[in-house]
Amino acid sequence: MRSLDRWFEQSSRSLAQQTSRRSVLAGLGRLLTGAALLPLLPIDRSSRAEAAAESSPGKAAADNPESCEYWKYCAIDGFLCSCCGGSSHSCPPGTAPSPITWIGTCRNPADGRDYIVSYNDCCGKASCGNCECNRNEREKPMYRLSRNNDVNWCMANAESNYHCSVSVILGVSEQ
Ligand code: ABN
Repeated sequence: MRSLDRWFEQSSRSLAQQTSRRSVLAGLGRLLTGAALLPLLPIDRSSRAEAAAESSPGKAAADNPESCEYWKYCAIDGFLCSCCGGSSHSCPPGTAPSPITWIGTCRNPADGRDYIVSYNDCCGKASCGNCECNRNEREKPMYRLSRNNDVNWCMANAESNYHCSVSVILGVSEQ
């Protein structure tokens, strides 16, 4: 027990000899300043921003080609080719785009401009059946039965089976 006491005494004395009161206070000051500045350091919050985008479904859907709310689909009627092995603007392998189409004008929320969009059907395979989407934004009253988007545009193709629909930007609308 004595030797333990002696060891503690010696180490306390040597510590006291090596450190001044001023250096202890300076170290304490540095510690407190560091703790106060820690919340001000730059922190990568991008993962939090992504989570916020996902939790605001309206915004995320307007950017997602597999969602019916995607901005280019404002006048589409059919199965989205982006859910059928193609993309928002290209037909899946084994199908061919219809030469006759339905045309719409959609506003891109990213730049606030109106784009002229062609909705081509992809033909030559049985109906895809995924991601059915029917939007008719700013549609004018129908004056002829054939004048709406609920038409199989594959009718002019050699293989008239309807598979899915794409949306192809033709140009930007000038005001
Ligand atoms: N334009 C898509 C489509 C195809 C078949 C029937 C109705 C609509």
